[in-house]
Amino acid sequence: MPITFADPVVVDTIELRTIRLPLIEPFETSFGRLTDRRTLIVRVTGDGAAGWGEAAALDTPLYTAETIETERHVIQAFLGPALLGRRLAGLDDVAAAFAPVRGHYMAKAGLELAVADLATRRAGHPLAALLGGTRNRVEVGVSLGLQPTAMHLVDAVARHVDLGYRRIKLKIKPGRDIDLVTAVRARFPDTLLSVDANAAYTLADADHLRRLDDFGLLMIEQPLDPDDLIDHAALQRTLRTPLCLDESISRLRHAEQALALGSCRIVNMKVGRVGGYASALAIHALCRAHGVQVWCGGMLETGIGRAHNLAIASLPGFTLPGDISASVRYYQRDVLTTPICLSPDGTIPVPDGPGIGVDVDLDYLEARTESVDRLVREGAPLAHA
Ligand code: NPG
Repeated sequence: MPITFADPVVVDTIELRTIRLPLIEPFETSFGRLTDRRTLIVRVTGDGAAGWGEAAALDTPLYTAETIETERHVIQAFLGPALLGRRLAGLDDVAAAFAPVRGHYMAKAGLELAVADLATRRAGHPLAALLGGTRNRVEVGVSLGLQPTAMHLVDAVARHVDLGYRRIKLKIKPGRDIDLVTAVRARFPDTLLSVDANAAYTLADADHLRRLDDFGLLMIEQPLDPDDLIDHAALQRTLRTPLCLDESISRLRHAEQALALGSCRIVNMKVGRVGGYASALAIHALCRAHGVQVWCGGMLETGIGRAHNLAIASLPGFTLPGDISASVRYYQRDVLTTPICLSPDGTIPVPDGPGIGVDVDLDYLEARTESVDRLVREGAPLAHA
């Protein structure tokens, strides 16, 4: 169903802010180790209102092909000019403005999220309601990076189970998989547990991956290359444990093909990875129609991206706990005036204020800013820059 704004909006200005937040502890996956999170915060203004988005790419093209620099380039050279001054009656108009540009999903999403926030703040209602959200709090899990030893990992799991997280996701890679899962399962026989390989294996590892069937895992996330839908289908046929796809699904077509091939039984949804809400809603509808479970992934977003994740995760097809942890999981201080907090029952409330329902701490944002780029619509009133 197309999502229409209460009133059409026209974007006059786009601000792209590259910020850097130090992580409380390094986050290591099969593709690398992060000690700081640099990210691109997007702010749009128009019709007397402002909206915030986050373009989620990393510094490096190691998760998907995009980087912060490609996002900045594509927004400045192509997406920004296509958006500025255009009458936007709903999410599909944003998608239509971006359609000629191939790929660059996170760049598109960064802008689309900001427009959606602007339109709903202006209308005075929550973004989650516009998207069709049906719950006011969402169940959440936590993703734990690779640790120096299995004992460190077991300790980290214990800490996060105690905090109330309802699902624990372990990062794995070849050589650091069965031993980690064995150690964690021995101590936590009943905890909802999943593993995420970030595409570190090939189909030649199928026999090895089959050993994971012994641990009652909720899912194995993205074991193979993002382009290998056929190999994922072959692997899924030999496993009892459901496969979940993340990096492989950047748009509806990928999801349709993955479901047709049997490449996965669960889909990780990241609004950034799929190019924004319009695409996310289409994939969500497809999965619901096929009885495929969806959950909200995360990319160590700041509170701005996290608030957007809470909005999408409030939709009915999101039936498994998301990777939407509290701000303090990663950041000593978030860019919000009030950080995102975990309730002891392992849920996070969906903000119910206008738009994404959170307020940005402008002074702290400024303090963490490395660079700012501005795009202005020709003939735009200077009033609300
Ligand atoms: O809690 O936000 C979070 C992180 C969850 O593990 C997580 N994200 O592969 O899904 C992933 C991973 C990731 C992190 C991906 C950063 C890309 C960038």
